[in-house]
Amino acid sequence: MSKHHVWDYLRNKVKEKVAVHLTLIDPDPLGLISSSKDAGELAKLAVDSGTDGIMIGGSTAFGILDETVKEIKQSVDVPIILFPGNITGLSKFADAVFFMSLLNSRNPYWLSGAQAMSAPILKSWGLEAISMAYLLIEPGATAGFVGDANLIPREKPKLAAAYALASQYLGFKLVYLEAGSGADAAVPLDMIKAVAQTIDIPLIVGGGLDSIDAVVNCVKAGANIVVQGTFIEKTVTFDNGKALSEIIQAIQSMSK
Ligand code: 1GP
Repeated sequence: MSKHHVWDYLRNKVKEKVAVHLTLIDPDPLGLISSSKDAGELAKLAVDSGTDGIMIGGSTAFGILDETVKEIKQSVDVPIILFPGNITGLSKFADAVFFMSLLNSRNPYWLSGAQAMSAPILKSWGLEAISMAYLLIEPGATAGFVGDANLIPREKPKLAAAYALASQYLGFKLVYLEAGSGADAAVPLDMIKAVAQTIDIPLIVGGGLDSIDAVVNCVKAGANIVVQGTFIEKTVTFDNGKALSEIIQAIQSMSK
């Protein structure tokens, strides 16, 4: 993908489609994706199943990032967007980075400190930065712990909507409601609905989306972009992408 076009790509996909599907690959040296070759194969299967883009990142990803990005780039022809858990989550070989601020963190490092430390290097690389407000919802999983988040309670949809609207007014291009990777409970549907009804910028939802119903209901509630990581890591190499294809087809057969 040519430089500085990933935001246009995403924005157009959000307009055209019922919902955009992104695959998160977490190159965690201790996790399921422990080699860059595994990551390349996984990305290819996900793209063949219809995913619209690959996100790379995680709370503990570091060390094998450049290699992983290069391997994925050779394997697929969709945008590769970094989803950094820290300044270690950057690579000049990606197409863009979700330049995130964890708005409900108690620690200023995650609000603006890490961003300040990484902005100059992004500029020197010419990497497209797509600003995104990142909101952690209970249970929050590893990201909640690492990001020192004041987690938004599950039964407080209005709080999430208030944070999301503040994100829009602060000028962020996207809002991400995150329950945490591998969370045993995804973002509540009434919370997604409250946020979608409140903001005009695209809404991303992820964390714990582990079934066709979970994804479809999340889109019905108003998510513009859905992210799946753990489900894809656990299924695509075993079923050749069958379950993921079914999910993506189910989204696309919904009416907009
Ligand atoms: C995590 O929202 C993403 O940052 C994806 O979560 O791994 O639970 O799909 P899962």
